[in-house]
Amino acid sequence: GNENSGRNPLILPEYACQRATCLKHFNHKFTKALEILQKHAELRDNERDSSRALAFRRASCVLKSLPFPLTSMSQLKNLTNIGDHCKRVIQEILEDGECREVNELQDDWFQKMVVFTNIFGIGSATAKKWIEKGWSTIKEAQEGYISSDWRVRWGLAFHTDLNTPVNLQEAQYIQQIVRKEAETILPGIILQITGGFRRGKEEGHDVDILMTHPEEGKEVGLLARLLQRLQNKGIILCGNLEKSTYSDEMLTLDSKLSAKGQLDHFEKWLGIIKIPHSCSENPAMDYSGSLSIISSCVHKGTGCSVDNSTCCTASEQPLNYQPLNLDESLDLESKAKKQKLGTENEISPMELAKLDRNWIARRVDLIVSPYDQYFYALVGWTGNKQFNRDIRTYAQRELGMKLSSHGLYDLNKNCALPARSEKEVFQNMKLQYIEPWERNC
Ligand code: DCP
Ligand code: MG
Repeated sequence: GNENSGRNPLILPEYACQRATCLKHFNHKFTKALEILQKHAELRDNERDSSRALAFRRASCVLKSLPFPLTSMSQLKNLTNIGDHCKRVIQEILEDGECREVNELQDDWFQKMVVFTNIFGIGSATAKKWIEKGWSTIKEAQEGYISSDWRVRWGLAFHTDLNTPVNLQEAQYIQQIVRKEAETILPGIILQITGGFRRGKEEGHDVDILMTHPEEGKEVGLLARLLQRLQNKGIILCGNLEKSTYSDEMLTLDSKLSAKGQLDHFEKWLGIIKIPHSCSENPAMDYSGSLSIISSCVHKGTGCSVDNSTCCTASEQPLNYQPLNLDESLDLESKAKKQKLGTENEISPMELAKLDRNWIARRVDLIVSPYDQYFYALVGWTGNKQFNRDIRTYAQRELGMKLSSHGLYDLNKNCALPARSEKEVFQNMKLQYIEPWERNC
């Protein structure tokens, strides 16, 4: 029977940041359909569609926080954020078990758009052009597309690797490598996996790692040195180091951010690294041993060294790491070998991908935050994206405050509100604490 039919319809708080939204919930049947509608609207990608996409997502998010499976339309009575279009979809699924509109949306065009936009560096505009050319497979794009964007070159070449989800063991393995190197450079560093893994997901498309140091200013210069060390170990395939563009005025205005689709102004590195195939099968494996397995391909001349000309376009910040004479433990011999091999054995990303290899390419984001912004950065980089949208809207509309990954600014009192923990971020916004795994909106 229907346990809820006799009860009053549920009342949920309006904003997702006021309620728990977990990965497991009772209404996947409906949320999957709504998220296909959302995805389709996003891929069509014009102004009207993007607000429709958000409406589908908001509705889906409400259904995810329902503490029971939806069995009748009357249960939606007091719920906000579910518009007429969404109601039609839900009703059809309740009656027929599926929704015709959603089924019809998943046509050839949609499938191709999903495949193409899953390539690192490819957005819906390029994907549309490829479809107009008559392309429908990754292979056609790999053979026919010449890009000046390093992300696209590597994204196309390593599409199979990067489209294989990163699992939790691999994420922890990557965190371990980064932590060991970062701690050597900067003892006392704080390092945290954020993104989907922090929200309890078991798989993801990348590994997001946020770093800081409790002594203000100590974190400056860390990232370049860390990358140099990872590069010396032969595990970096490509990437781009972005300098921090933060200034205090950004606490109050962040129109520039949203215009560029940027998330924040932190110093960060977005790139691709290689990890041994075996690390997810055997998480207990000593990674210093496996590093010699993967870096041995440098010595075999597979050209996995980071190279400015193959990894970055002129318009992007080149991989211009500081020379590491500060670093006593720098392995000069391997550096010399690599420099030699770099010129003699340069091969393209595509050739590199086709080699018989014992490693897999993985997308990694490394972000560095000053300590006084860290807990806001942690909330922002934990996400998810929809949770961020919602908590920022809540701050603006309900409190007259500006929330970003850099901080919280009270626009009425004209002051910033510091936070020394994630709980304080929520307290500052008069919100009950929502655990990371409850932010899966
Ligand atoms: N983020 C955001 N807005 C963006 C990009 C990112 O708010 N445009 C935040 C929220 C995300 C977090 O950063 O949760 C990490 O970004 P990812 O794209 O890696 O997203 P996830 O880690 O959530 O997903 P996945 O598991 O696919 O990596
Ligand atoms: Mg992620």
